[in-house]
Amino acid sequence: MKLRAKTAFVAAFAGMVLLALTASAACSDNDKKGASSGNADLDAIAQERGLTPEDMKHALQQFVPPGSHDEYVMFASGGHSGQVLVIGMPSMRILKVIAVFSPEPWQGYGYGADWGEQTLAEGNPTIPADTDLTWGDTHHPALSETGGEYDGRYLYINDRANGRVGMIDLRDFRTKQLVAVPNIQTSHGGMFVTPNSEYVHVSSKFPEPWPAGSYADLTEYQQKYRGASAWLKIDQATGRINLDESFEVELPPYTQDLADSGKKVSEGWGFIGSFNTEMATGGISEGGNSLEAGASRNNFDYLHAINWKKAEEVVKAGKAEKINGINVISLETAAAEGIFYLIPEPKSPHGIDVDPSGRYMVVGGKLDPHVTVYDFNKIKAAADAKDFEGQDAFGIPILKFDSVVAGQVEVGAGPLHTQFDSQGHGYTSLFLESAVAKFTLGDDVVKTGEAPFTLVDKIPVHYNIGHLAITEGDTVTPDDKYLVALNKWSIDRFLTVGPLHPQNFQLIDLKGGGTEKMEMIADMPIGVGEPHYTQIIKADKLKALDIYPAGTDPTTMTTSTNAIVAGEEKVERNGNTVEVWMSAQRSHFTPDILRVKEGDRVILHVTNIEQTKDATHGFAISQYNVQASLEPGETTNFDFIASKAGAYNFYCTEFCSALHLEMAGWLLVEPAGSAVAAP
Ligand code: K7E
Ligand code: CUA
Repeated sequence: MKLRAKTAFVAAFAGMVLLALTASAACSDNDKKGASSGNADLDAIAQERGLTPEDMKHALQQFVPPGSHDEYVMFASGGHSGQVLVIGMPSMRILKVIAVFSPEPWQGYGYGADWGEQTLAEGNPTIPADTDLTWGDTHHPALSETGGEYDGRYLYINDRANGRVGMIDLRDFRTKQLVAVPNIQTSHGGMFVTPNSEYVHVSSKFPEPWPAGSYADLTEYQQKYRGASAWLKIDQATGRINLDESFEVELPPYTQDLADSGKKVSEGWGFIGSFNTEMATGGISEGGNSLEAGASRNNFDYLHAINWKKAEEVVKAGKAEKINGINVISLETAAAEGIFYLIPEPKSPHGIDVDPSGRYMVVGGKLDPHVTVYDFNKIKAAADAKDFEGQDAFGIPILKFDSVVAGQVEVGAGPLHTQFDSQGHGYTSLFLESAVAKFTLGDDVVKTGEAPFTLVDKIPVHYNIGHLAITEGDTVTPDDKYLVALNKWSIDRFLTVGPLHPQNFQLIDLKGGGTEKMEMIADMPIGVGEPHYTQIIKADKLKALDIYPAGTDPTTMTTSTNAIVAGEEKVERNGNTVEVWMSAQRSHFTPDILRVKEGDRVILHVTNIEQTKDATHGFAISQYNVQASLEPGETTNFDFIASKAGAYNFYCTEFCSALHLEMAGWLLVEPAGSAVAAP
């Protein structure tokens, strides 16, 4: 009965929707006939599927017609999958999964081709040096910026599990560099890129015995353990990180948490939250307190403010010391040079986010229902006037809480992270309450006339929200269009697929960031890793290639010295090494028979000689860990030992043509000592 009432309402609403859709177009009589039958169709669909007018409206808000493109692209971390998810918005369709810290066969990342093998190997830690890491916990993505705006060139992401950073080139959406950041065992703070991509920042999560690689018992925690704030220099032409020109600031053994970049008035500064300024080390198993109890005793932890422009000068002046291959500014020097200040933040906070004006910093209370808003102008004035309440055990000056706070807002239970619109609002995720709270910042940035530091709206999310992201959210000019809630739990939102549930991204319409209420539009299950944070860029800022120029080596993005054109294929033997220059095109490899001897080293250069969009081939050898995608114009190099005698089929792994199944050949590995000559 309820359904029937609903359906009548739906019918009326469907008519309205259709009217709205057709009103803007100057339609002919034929169109009008179409419209009236379409109206009936819509009613029928809504009735059959039990959709409410609200559902239909949301469907229209999210819908991107087949063949049309999304307005935004979201780069989301894939958590412990070690990958990055590329998602179109508002459709919330996954466009790509980028391999970063884990081998991934489709893209040929870590399966015999030099691009992935070398990139992964480069990311192996130097201390201890004997681990081939095959996983990572992609955490906080950071897009490159120019003038405080995302510029669509590069994407950086840190590995929470290991102190590593990956660089993705947005010309081809492939990972080009992994850096094992010295003196950082586990990372968290950042990633953020400075407003003109001078540096990408990451800081340590848990401190480790210094210098990294040494051992110290937990009883020496305060004396021997340290963290680091790393400012990694970006080469503008390639996006790569240059460790020689990078530096670190030594940090006290607090647990450094999230970090964000200063911008505009605060440009040149970086801010890192912390907890466990108690320097508790756990020990529940040794008759002591748990870490969670030990780390929650003090009423305040410390927000760290670091002046990186000044730090850069100090390094240039030779006042840093090389530790494990990177310039490090000691705590002593940082304090003496006025590079590093501590700011009290109510205990065990989470999240530190700088608003688009660069003036306000918002810290989430986590266990406390407030967000604390700091004013950078006050921080700067207090630091300049040396208005300190004292210093910590490491000599770092502590600013007075009351001198630097602009306001506090009671937003609800479990405030974590904050994003901003361009109207002077902050949007904070409430983990415990499963909601997003919207509040106003200081009256110099509030453009809606609402009172400053006031809670103005709240919307429930499903469930246990961690981060949240606004379209162009970390720039100096956010687009007030959509907000995505990154929910850790989905509980009952999707079909049950076993006890490991998907996580849930929810799309929220910000209604232009004005005084209108936020509106929940859609759910998106994420069945990969634990997506952690995301940045959302206007799609037209991305200038990705759709094919490679002929013979491109994706590692260098220049013409490969091993690229060939049709007719230049050849095989050369040099002692026990067989080198092959092979072409791939629909629907054959040339050469298609490779004769080698057991134990030979095989170096294979395969050029996809096609210049047609999407004419991708794959190259895989059965029973060998050899597989890679060969995009149009790409030259890929494989290097492996033909260790097992036998006749092995190699084949194209992409369904490239009607004769794709015929796109195959033989790797004949003659038994060692056999008399047959090869090649
Ligand atoms: Cu980005 Cu969870 Cu690592 Cu907050 S931290 S949720
Ligand atoms: Cu080439 Cu299938």
